[in-house]
Amino acid sequence: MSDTDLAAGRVRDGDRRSLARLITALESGDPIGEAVVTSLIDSSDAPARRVGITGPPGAGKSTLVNAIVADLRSKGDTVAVLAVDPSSPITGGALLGDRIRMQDHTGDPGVYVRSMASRGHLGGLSLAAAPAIAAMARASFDMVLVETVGVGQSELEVMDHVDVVVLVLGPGWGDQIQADKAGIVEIADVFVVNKGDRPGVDTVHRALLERLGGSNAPVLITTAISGEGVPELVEVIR
Ligand SMILES: Nc1nc2c(ncn2[C@@H]2O[C@H](COP(=O)(O)OP(=O)(O)OP(=O)(O)O)[C@@H](O)[C@H]2O)c(=O)[nH]1
Ligand SMILES: [Mg+2]
Repeated sequence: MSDTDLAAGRVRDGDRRSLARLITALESGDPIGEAVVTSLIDSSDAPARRVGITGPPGAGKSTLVNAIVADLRSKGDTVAVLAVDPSSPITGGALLGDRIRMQDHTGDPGVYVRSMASRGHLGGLSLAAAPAIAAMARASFDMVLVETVGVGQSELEVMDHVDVVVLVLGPGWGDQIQADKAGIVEIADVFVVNKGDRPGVDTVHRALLERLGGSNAPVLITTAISGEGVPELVEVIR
């Protein structure tokens, strides 16, 4: 058996260190990374469910991811999280650490968290996110969550590589949804109005339902900081 197949086998069997090494190889453009992912895809059964969580800055995506992880763990499911961050890889290190709010789950072997800059080392789009998602979905987790800030093309492109896209909005988005210049409702399968403890949530909820018209897309209200509405969201994305 080749080294590539052996490495793929270790990732598939749930060895976290091998998965981390693989993602690092993908980020640095090492061709071995691509070869291992190809081997993984060829040798795996169906991938884990891949769920994208996107939305404007500050909507509560990371807090919601944290709450989704807590809900999954309470049911015994394992989960991998990829946070794709628009900050530059040069200055991004500290920022990435800041932005991801997964402290609740450090030390839990059922949770794997990785951050990645959405721009590559030459400033172009990072090519690593798609194969990294493919690898995480074949590394023995029950679910893969991918958080991106839905502001740039590179972040939205990441959403082509997941099964379900969840758009998270906060209060105050009612007018934008009605005008919908950004076409935000077209990009998602599931809609979440987060910060349910704040005023203005109902207005956004109503605007979304109106804008989505006859479509059956689920529209949920969550309070990520308390976990309210999160089990319902997990049911929908499962
Ligand atoms: N009141 C309230 N605050 C919330 C809720 N969810 C998140 N927040 C707060 O909103 C702020 C932004 O939350 P994040 O989870 O970092 O939001 P984000 O969308 O990941 O932000 P970026 O990654 O920077 O785009 C934090 O101060 C959170 O504590 C909620 O349900 N209610
Ligand atoms: Mg975040």
